[in-house]
Amino acid sequence: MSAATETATAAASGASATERFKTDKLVGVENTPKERVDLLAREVLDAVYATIRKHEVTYDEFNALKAWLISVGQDGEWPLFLDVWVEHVVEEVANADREGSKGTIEGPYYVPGAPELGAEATMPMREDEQGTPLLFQGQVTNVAGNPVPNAKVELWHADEAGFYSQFAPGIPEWNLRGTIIADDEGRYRINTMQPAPYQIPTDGSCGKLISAAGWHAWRPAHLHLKVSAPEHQLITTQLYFPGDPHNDDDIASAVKPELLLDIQPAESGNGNQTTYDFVLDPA
Ligand code: MBD
Ligand code: FE
Repeated sequence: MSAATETATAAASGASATERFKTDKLVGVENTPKERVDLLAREVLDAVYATIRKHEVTYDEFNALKAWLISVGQDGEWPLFLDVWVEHVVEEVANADREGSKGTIEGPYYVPGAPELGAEATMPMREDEQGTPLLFQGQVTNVAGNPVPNAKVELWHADEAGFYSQFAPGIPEWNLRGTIIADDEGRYRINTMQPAPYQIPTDGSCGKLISAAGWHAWRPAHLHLKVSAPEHQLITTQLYFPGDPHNDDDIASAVKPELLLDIQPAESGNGNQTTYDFVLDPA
């Protein structure tokens, strides 16, 4: 099968996400204080015991759980599972004290080191990239309202078919991934292609849980961003499109009202445009 006709599979995208995690974020449990491991493991297990007693969980259900947990690992879908169903609360706790722009979850598909682009730029994309052109512009300031010169705006998102480069076959390596360096007033103007609503892979273990529970697999269309500058706290966030049917029932629970874009027809006549400003907290 050629790369272009190869189909995306949960196991392949899971394997890529697992490798990515091991490369960028691996923190050994041996580096977590014993008191915290003891406390957290005990309380999570207590919650499991309480659930088993309350609902009189059977051996068949226990074995179905075991089989499913084994398959999550085999499919490489632990990053996907944890980012979809757990990360939103970790993010809420981590960023509770911020005054600046709202963050939300990173998800499993960030790759550091995307090509550097100027303050006015077009995202890396295929010549025949499908979708609605989107001009995304704005300014980075600090909490006092002053511009943050040369802030770094990392943007990554899915294509119109809902696939991310490096996690689905047949897409150029850095497609729809860029590192924009804002100008000396913190401003940026980026041309990209609007992403589509996104369904998490349904043919793997996470998909199995979703169908077994009668849930749906959708995330609303979204842009992922990391905005950073020296002496400021990095913000990881996502932005959403008004009217998306899944803004109210995102499977990853990552939508916040502050993260909805104001989408307008582009002044150029070609597609849409939107302005979104970021406010960074001091480090
Ligand atoms: C995504 O694109 C995503 O953003 C999250 C959080 C989980 C799965 C896929
Ligand atoms: Fe995403």
